[in-house]
Amino acid sequence: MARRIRTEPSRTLAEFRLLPGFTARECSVDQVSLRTLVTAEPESFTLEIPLVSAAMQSVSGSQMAIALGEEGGLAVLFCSQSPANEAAMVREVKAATPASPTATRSADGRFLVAAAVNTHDHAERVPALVDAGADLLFVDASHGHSAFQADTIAWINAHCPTIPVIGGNVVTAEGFSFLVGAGAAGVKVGMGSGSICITQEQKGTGRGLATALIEVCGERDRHTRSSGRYVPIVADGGLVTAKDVVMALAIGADTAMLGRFFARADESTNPKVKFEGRWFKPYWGEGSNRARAWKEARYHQSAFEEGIDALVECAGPLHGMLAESLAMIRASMSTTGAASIPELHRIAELELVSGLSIREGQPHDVLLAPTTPPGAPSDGT
Ligand code: RVP
Repeated sequence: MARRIRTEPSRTLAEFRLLPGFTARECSVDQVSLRTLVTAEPESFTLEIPLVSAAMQSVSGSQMAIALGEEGGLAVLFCSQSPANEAAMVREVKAATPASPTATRSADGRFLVAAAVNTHDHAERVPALVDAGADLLFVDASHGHSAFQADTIAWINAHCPTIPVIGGNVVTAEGFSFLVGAGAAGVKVGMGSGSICITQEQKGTGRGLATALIEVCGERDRHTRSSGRYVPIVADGGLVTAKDVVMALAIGADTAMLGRFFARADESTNPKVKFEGRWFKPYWGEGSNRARAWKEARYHQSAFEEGIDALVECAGPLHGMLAESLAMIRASMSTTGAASIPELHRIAELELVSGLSIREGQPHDVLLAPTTPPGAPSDGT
């Protein structure tokens, strides 16, 4: 029979709520710091905001990298394109001058550039990206607990020892230890939870992101205690709103990678399209037929689809989108009593909620006012 059958269900982030803690003056909303680590020592790259855009054709090109870098986050340039094209994107980002004091910079003051690589053509791609100025690499694979991934990380560490590499994706403690043992400077967590992902339906493999993070972050903390080295974790796939990001951070992630969220921004790679009178952007999975030329490199198979081709409603310029989401993240952290992400890791208390409890947290037992537009000002009378 199976080596192990876990009968506790796998959980999603949406099934948890954060308990409030004591809000000291030092953790009022405007005092909360969102600074976070993206790689382990010795490089210890930091971001001012814990948001990373997904390495996907329909999300992260040079425009997204510049816009999100300016906001203090990080875009991961996609590798489902030729090494020459990806290297050209790296150059474009390096040539743009960061304006904001809190932009994500490398030691030379230019934008810190992150680029994805696959486990097939790294010997050609990595030198092209590093020559172009890439500071940080992400191995882009749906299943990172593999011999191919270990070979790729080892190759990068041997040939480009100053360039940290983030491995992934894994969803188990064993997967985390494997990647750290292979030389990863950070670990990306999530399988089958992305908004355009059908891996769970097609192959039956995957795990709810909350359960994956609980197990992996627990293993990371054990690793920190035994080795003294803290390995940052990226939560990836299925984060829909700011509260999902906060929940992932509270469990122990250091950053959140989002695809659907950033695909809706003006700065994602594709032009807007009009559909039934509304504006959308195309958003498709790296395992969909639309990305088929590169699917084999990420999924190690080309016989069937693991992603879909979709539309997401436009949300306007990135800056405006982020202002609201970051305000929500800060407010949530303030309510838990955490003034920083490391503090959130130490003090957060999460609780699994019932379906009825989730319903209670939404408007209920009232009729929505038919004439007053939502948010209309009231004079109190
Ligand atoms: P989401 O933010 O829910 O849109 O998820 C984005 C993530 O989904 C990516 O960072 C990647 O890990 C995963 N992905 C990308 N393509 C596919 C697919 O075709 N199945 N999945």
